[in-house]
Amino acid sequence: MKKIVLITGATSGFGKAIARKFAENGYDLIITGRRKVLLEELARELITDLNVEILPLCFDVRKLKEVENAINTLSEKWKKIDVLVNNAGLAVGLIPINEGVIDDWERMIDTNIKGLLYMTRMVSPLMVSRKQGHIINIGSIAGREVYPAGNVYCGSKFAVDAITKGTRIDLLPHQIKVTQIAPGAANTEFSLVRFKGDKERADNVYKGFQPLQAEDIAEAVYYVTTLPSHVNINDLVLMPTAQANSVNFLKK
Ligand code: NDP
Ligand code: 8X3
Repeated sequence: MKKIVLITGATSGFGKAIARKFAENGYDLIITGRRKVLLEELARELITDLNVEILPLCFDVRKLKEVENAINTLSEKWKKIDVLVNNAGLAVGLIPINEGVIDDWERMIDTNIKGLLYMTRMVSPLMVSRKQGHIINIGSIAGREVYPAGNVYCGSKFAVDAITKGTRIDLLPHQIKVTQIAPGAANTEFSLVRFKGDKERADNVYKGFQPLQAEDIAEAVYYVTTLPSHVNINDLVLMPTAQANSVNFLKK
């Protein structure tokens, strides 16, 4: 029987590349996100190219009722989730704390922390009942080192780090693997979202150096699922060679 991976935030960036990588390796996929058209487009693409089964589920991870409904109404086949990739997330704004926009803070906290928690709360019991599964949380270098004006986004990713460690402890008796992948700068829709559609500012983030590509993260996520059952990667920090930490870049 084919394995099943559930990927949140599969409409662009890492999530989309992760979906393709698992589909290429024979998994059936549950892909999620808010943009229905993009989800369905990806589903069609992967079904045609790779002959896999795809279940696109359009919902907002910030809304507990939507998350509950999505998971509770899965058929028995789709409830057998082998891998959950908690990827959906965003930064909104890059502003000193004293000028911060409360709505931006709430979007980040609700998506990056509470959304990840809601997904984990709903999917982990399914894994516990089967005594198998792997939860992969997408953290960030921003969850290791705070940078100027990163305040709440960094805080949300530090929370992902702590929640990942806590999840690993709590799921230890049930033999569920828990991994955090923490990337540095990668050229996706991330900066476009952070700067609220300002493309010039977004493009500027990646000028003068080679950032990570979404496919690099997909490789890492898939790799950690290929190890023998007695081996788990707890934590993987994945950086562009031209980025030493949150603030030091080698730019041409
Ligand atoms: P993208 O903006 O390209 O993708 C983000 C994805 O998250 C989209 O598919 C989006 O789908 C989904 N998403 C956002 N909010 C919600 C929501 N409320 N409900 C459901 N889905 C949501 O960015 P990335 O691929 O770069 O980001 C993926 C993850 O990686 C994030 O957690 C980010 O913090 C993290 N990260 C990114 C880095 C980077 O430099 N790019 C580096 C380190 C970590 P939709 O809009 O359709 O809902
Ligand atoms: C995204 C990477 O450094 O822009 O998490 O915050 S960073």
